[in-house]
Amino acid sequence: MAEKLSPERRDEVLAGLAGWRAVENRDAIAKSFRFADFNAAFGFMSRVALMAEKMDHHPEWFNVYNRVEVLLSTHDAGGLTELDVRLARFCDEAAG
Ligand code: HBI
Repeated sequence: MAEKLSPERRDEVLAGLAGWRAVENRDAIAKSFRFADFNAAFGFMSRVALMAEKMDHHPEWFNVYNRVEVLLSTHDAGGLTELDVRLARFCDEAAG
C-alpha cells in the first residue's frame, strides 16, 4: 500500500504543483479547473477517469458546466501519497 507523504515531501509537492492547494481539516489536495464549456470539461473528466481506472486511484470531484473541482487523497492510507501526486500531474496534463 502507498505510504503517506512525510511533512517535508508534502510541502515540496505542494510547492511544485501549480494551482493545487492543501485542503483544510483533511490530508488532501484540491484544484479547480475551468474549461471553455461543458464538452471540454467532460472530455477532461473522461481522460482522468480512464487513468484513474488504470491506477486504481480515483478522484473526488464535482462538475458544473465548465468547472471541475478535483480533490485527491488516498483513502486507504488516510492521507496524501505519491499516488495523489501522480494523478494531480496527470490532471494538469489532461487539462492541456
Ligand atoms: N482512490 N483516491 C483513492 N484512494 C484510495 O484509497 C483508493 C481509490 N480507489 C480505489 C482504491 N483505493 C482501492 O484500493 C480499494 O479501496 C477498493
